[in-house]
Amino acid sequence: MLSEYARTATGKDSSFNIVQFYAADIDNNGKIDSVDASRVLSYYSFLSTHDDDITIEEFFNMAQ
Ligand SMILES: [Ca+2]
Repeated sequence: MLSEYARTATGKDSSFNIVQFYAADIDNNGKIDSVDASRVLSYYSFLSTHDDDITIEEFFNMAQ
């Protein structure tokens, strides 16, 4: 995700296909950036320390 952000931030073409793009755009703002990467890391950290089986959407809905 950070590599994708670095590519697009420097004007290069995206390397993600449409499915990868929508999966990676965690905050649904139309960009893949460090915010999305941070959210994935938060979700990963949560799953690593809890037995809960929740989706990333459920995880961030809990935080709101
Ligand atoms: Ca985003």
